[in-house]
Amino acid sequence: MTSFVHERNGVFPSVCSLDCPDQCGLLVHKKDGKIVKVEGDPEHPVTKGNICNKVRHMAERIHDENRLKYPLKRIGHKGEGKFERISWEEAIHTITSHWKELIQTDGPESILPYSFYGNMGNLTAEGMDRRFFHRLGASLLDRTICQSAGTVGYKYTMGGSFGIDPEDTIHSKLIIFWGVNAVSTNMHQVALAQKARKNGAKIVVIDVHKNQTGRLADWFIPILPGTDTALALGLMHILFAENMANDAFLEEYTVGHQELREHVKQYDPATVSGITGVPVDDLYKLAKMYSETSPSYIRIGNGIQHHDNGGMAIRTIACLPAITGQWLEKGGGAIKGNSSYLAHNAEKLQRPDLLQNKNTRVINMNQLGKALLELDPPVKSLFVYSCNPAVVAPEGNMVRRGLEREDLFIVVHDLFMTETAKYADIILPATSAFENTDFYTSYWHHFIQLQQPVIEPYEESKSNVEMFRLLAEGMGFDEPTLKATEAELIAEALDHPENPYISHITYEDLVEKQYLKAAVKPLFPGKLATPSGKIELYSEKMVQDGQPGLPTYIPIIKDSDLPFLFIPAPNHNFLNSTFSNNEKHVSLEKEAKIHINQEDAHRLNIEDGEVVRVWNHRGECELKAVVGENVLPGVAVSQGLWADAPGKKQHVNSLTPDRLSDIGGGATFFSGRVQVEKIR
Ligand SMILES: Nc1nc2c(c(=O)[nH]1)N[C@H]1C(S)=C(S)[C@@H](COP(=O)(O)OP(=O)(O)OC[C@H]3O[C@@H](n4cnc5c(=O)[nH]c(N)nc54)[C@H](O)[C@@H]3O)O[C@H]1N2
Ligand SMILES: Nc1nc2c(c(=O)[nH]1)N[C@H]1C(S)=C(S)[C@@H](COP(=O)(O)OP(=O)(O)OC[C@H]3O[C@@H](n4cnc5c(=O)[nH]c(N)nc54)[C@H](O)[C@@H]3O)O[C@H]1N2
Ligand code: SF4
Ligand SMILES: [Mo]
Repeated sequence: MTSFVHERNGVFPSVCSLDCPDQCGLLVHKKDGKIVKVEGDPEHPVTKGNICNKVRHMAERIHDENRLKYPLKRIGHKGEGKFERISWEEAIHTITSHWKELIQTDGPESILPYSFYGNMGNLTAEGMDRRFFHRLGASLLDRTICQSAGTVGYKYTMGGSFGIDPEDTIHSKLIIFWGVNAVSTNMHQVALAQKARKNGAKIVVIDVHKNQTGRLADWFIPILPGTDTALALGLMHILFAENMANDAFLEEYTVGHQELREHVKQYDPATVSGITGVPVDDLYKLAKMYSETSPSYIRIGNGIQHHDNGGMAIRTIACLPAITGQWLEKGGGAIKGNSSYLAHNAEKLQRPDLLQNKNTRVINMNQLGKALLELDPPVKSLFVYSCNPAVVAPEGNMVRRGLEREDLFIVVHDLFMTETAKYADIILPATSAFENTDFYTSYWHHFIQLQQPVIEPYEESKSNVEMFRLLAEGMGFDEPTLKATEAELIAEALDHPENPYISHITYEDLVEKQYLKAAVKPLFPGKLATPSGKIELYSEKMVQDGQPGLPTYIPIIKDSDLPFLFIPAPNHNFLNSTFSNNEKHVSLEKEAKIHINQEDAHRLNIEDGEVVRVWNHRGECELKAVVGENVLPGVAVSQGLWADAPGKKQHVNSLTPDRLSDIGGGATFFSGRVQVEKIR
C-alpha cells in the first residue's frame, strides 16, 4: 500500500472527501509533518484547481485542537457532555461485551447502525461497516435522507443515475438550474455554465428562493414549493399543443408519448399558473425557449425532491429532455446524478451474503425519532458514524428524546464532539480522510479517484475500516473478509465486469494515475436500463409499485394551518452540519437567518434584521429575519444546519416533518409549515 505519511514536507495529491457532487482533485501541502494548506489540483480535468471556501480552510479543521483525541466514556447524564478518557481496548471491550449480551437477550436486530456520507470514501461509507453489521445481524438502515426520492424517481424514467457528461455542458445553449443552489453546492457546474454563457448560452434558475444561484441567472423563475411537477407538466402541455415536440425522437426512444400527449391536456397554462405561481406568459416564454434552444441542459437539484411529492417531481422533470429530443445533442439532456456510471461491485465490497436472517428488519433513517421511541421490539443500541442525526435528521426533538433514553446504549464515531456524540455512552475518535486509504466515485463527474494517507492518524483516532476490523475481532468474528486490508477492499470493489464503464480501472492504475475517467459513451443512440430499454414517459413499473404510470401532479400534504411553507435548505459555508463547529466557517456565515417576503413581514410587523420566533407543533427556533423579495409571500427559507450554541435556538430540524416522500422513502424536509412571529 502506498502512503505519503513518512514525507515530512511536500505537496501530495488527494481528493475531497465531502458529500459534494464536485469531488475535487486536491493538492495537500505538508510542512514538518502537518498539513498547512489545501488547494485545488490544477491538473484535474473537471475541477481544474478551483475549490470552495469551505475546503480552502480545511487544514484548520484537520489540526483543530477540539478534535477527538482518544476514546471516551460517559460519566454525566445523557446529553450533558461529561466524559472521561479510556483506552481503545476498554472501549472495544465495553461495546462488544454489551452487544454480546444484547444478542443473547434481545437478538442482534436490537442493534441499529446509523450512518451517512460524512466521508464519501467507498470503504469508509459503505465498506467494512456493512460487512461487519451484516455478520452481526444488526437491523438494516435504509439510507434515505439525501437523494433516494429523486434517485428512484429518475430511475423510473431513465433506468438509473445516468445523465450527460458534465464536461459537455460547455456546449449547452440553455442551462436550467432547477431546484439546485449550484453556486453553493455544485460550483464547477457553475464554472462550466459560465463558459457556455461566454458562447451565448442563457442560464435559467427555477427555485423557491432567489439565492446566489438565482442572482446569477439571466432569468430567475420563482416557484411555489412542491409544485415543480405541475410546472413540468404545464411545459409539456404547451410543447405538445404548439407542435414543439420532437416526434422523431419520441417515436424512436420513448415509451408512452401518445398517452402523455393526451394526459397533459389537463395541465393547461391557466391551471398550472394557479398551482405554481408562475405567470401564464412566463410558461409560454419558457416552453418556447426550451423548444427553440439546443442543446439545452437541465441540472436537476436535490431541493425539489425533499418534498412529499419529490420522487414524482424528479421523474417528471426527467421526461422533459426527451420531449424535445435533447439527449442526441452534445451538451443536451439532464443530470440528476451520475453515480450509476461509476458503480463498483457493492456485493463484493459489502457482502450482504454475510447476513443470516434474510428477513432482518429495515429501518428508514428519516424516522430515527420514531425508531428510538416507538419501535417494538425496541432498538437497544445505536451505533452512529459519519453522521450527525441530532442536527440533520427531521423531527429533531423526537430524535433527541430518543437519544436521551437511559436504556439505549449509544456509540458515536466522529472527528468531533458533535451534538449526537454528546448523547453517547462511548465515543470513538475518527481519522480525517487525509489519514486514510480509500477510493472515491463522484456522483456528478465521471472520475474515480484515490486517497492515499497524507498524514499520520491524529492522536489515537482510527479510520472507519480499522475500527470495524477491531470490533469484528472483539466480537470474535474470524472470517478473513472482516480482516481485509484497504488495498484488498479496493481491488474487490473495482472487480466489477458488469459495469463496462469502469472495467478497465484497477487499484494499481489508480496508484499510478491518482484519477481515471470512466469509459462513458453518450446514452443515445442506445438502450437504457429501464424495463423497455427506452425512456419511460409511461412506466408500467410505477403502476406495479402503486404509482400513477404517467407523470402526475399530487400536491404536498398540508400538515397544519400555519401560514408559511418552511424550506430549511443548506448554506454556503457549511456542508450539512460539517463546519458548523468551526469558528472560521461560522464567522463567514455570521448567523442563522430566515428569508421572508416583505408583504408578510409588513403584515406581521417584522423588520429586516430582527430575530423572530419560528414555530410549529414540533418545535421552535429563533432566527434573524431577512425581509425582501427573495421569496414569494407565504414562503420562509432558512439556510444551514447549525450546531447548537449557547443562548441560541437554531436547530431547524426541530421543525421538519418525518413523513416519507411518495417514492423511495425519502425525506420531506421542505414540506413542513411554520408560523413566523415577532418575539415580544
Ligand atoms: N455549500 C454546501 N454544499 C453542499 C451541501 C451543503 O450543505 N453546503 N450539501 C451537499 C449535499 S449532501 C447535497 S444533497 C447537495 C444539495 O444541494 P442542492 O442539490 O443544491 O439541493 P438543496 O441545497 O437542498 O436545495 C437546492 C435548492 O432547492 C430549492 N428548493 C427547495 N424547495 C424547492 C421546490 O419545491 N422547488 C424548487 N424549484 N426549488 C426548491 C432551495 O431553495 C435551494 O436553493 O449539496 C451538497 N453540497
Ligand atoms: N433541514 C435540513 N436537514 C437536512 C438537509 C437539508 O437540506 N435540510 N439535508 C439532508 C442531506 S441532503 C444530507 S446528505 C444529510 C447529511 O447529514 P450528515 O450525513 O449527518 O452530514 P454532516 O452533518 O456533514 O455530518 C457528517 C459527520 O461525519 C463526520 N465524519 C466525517 N468524516 C468521517 C469519517 O471518516 N468517519 C466518521 N466516523 N465520521 C466522519 C463529520 O465530522 C460530521 O460530524 O442531512 C440532511 N438534513
Ligand atoms: S466541498 Fe465540493 S467544491 Fe468544495 S472542495 Fe470539496 S468537492 Fe470541491
Ligand atoms: Mo445530501
